[in-house]
Amino acid sequence: FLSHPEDLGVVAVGFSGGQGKPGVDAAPTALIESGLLDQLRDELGYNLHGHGAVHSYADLAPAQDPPHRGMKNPRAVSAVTRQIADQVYAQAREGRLVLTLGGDHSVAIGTIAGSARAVRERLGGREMAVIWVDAHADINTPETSGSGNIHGMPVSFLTGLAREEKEEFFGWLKDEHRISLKKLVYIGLRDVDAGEKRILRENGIKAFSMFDIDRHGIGRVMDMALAHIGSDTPIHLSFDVDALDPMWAPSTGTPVRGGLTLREGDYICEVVHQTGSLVAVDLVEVNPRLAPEIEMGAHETVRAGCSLVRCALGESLFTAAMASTVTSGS
Ligand code: 4U7
Ligand code: MN
Ligand code: MN
Ligand code: MN
Repeated sequence: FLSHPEDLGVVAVGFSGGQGKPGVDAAPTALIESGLLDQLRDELGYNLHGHGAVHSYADLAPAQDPPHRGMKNPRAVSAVTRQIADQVYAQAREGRLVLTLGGDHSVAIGTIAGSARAVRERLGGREMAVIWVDAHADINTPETSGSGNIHGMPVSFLTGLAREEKEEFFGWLKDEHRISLKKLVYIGLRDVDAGEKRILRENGIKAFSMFDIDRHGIGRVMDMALAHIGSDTPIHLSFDVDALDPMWAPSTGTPVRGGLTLREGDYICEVVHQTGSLVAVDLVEVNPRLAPEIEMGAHETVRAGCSLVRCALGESLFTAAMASTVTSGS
């Protein structure tokens, strides 16, 4: 689906307004300083575009951004995600793969809106699929949310389960930005709110929880996830680092024990890359300021994030080629 698969649009968004813990805005710089973009360019051979600056966004003063329908920082999150949607769209429109480094998961309102719109425009109205890898479902509506944090709501706005008329509260989201509930697949769920469970059930949304991964193994789960999407469908991968067990990714805002191993996370990314259908990748919720009590916690989390991104962008092709050589040679 990409006219320039070797060209990578990079959108680095240091934004934390979708939740309450400072530090997640420092993730893009931490990932880049640890060498991620150099690796993508020098080792994986991508031409990088648009990566000159890490965009950082200040929250509005609380007095200027009071809650709306219980949502915290609604004007700031709406305005920032609208800009991200434009940036991702501008890269995707060129036929490039787009990598977004968050930021909290509210940024996915922008990334998915931008890539869904570009896919429709470039591919004759086609809809893309979304693989959402996360401990959480992030599908609260403003009304079901207990926290009011918008990083727990992006999927409800992107699927149209939550709607708003007013521009300043996500009213800028139109049909061209939205995705179908049928083309959404979750992997790694283990902390889903009661209201979210009802939404998942009533809408028949495809979800592979940690229970399913334990039962079937990650290999079969990925086969089933891709079978649900169907081959020949563009895929946007939105990876929340808290899908990984805190053993691998302690520095994140809402860690939940009992998660994916780093190897399972890498495998998900490798398999999605191998489809050849990947159009965009998000890596979100790395917070280098958290878990300082764990020795090297932030360093390990950043390292895990870099590994996931490299796998999604094809690092393991060489390994795969070797494996098939070994198999056919034996
Ligand atoms: B993340 C939560 F209540 N569901 O809505 C909420 F448990 O992007 C957590 O996945 C949301 O990290 C987590 O606040 C959002 C909570
Ligand atoms: Mn090119
Ligand atoms: Mn999460
Ligand atoms: Mn999330």
